[in-house]
Amino acid sequence: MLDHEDVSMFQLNISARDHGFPRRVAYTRLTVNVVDINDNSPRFEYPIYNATVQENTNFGTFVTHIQASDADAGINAQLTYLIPSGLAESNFQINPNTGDISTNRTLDRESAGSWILTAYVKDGAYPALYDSTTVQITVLDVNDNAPVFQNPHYYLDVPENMAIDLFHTVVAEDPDSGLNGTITYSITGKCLMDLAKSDIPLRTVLAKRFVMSS
Ligand SMILES: [Ca+2]
Ligand SMILES: [Ca+2]
Ligand SMILES: [Ca+2]
Ligand SMILES: [Ca+2]
Repeated sequence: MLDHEDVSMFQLNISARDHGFPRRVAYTRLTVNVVDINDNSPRFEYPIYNATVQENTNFGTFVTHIQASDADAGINAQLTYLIPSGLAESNFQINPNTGDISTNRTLDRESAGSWILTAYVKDGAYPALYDSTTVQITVLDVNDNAPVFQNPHYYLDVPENMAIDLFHTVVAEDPDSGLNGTITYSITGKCLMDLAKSDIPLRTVLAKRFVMSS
């Protein structure tokens, strides 16, 4: 069976000979083009792509590149990439010609730390053949949040002669991740204690501080 993907063209030399004397001969050449039909789907290189992108970057920031190939020829191998609108809340867009995926808006890691998209590629035939792939995108953290105390000011009444013990705990929260969200507490002001030289937990220090200054 002829297969364009195997041999796209071949030539036959044909001769015609009479039976007289002397024999006379004519030659011709037949060129056969095996016309492509769309019998191959596009194929992505990988079933899953993993990518990272930083939060807070501008619209249009490059995320990753996906690529497919198609064994056919001409329009039967002319590829168009697409991400259906509405997927991943339309946070990402794809260049239909290059397969470059970029952001469609500014991302916030604290709202969504990762996204999973299904991207498609189709060839140019009618009807087109398709393939799909999964793109997993991790949003990298930027330290865009300061720690926040539950209250801007705490008031505390403590009886005198109180034993050294926990009497109050203040808590701050930071929605960032890793070191960006790791909180170290210290006491500043006129009753400053050198916490760097101490491995005493803050809440004990608070207690001691109160006893020392009372
Ligand atoms: Ca094709
Ligand atoms: Ca073909
Ligand atoms: Ca952040
Ligand atoms: Ca932070």
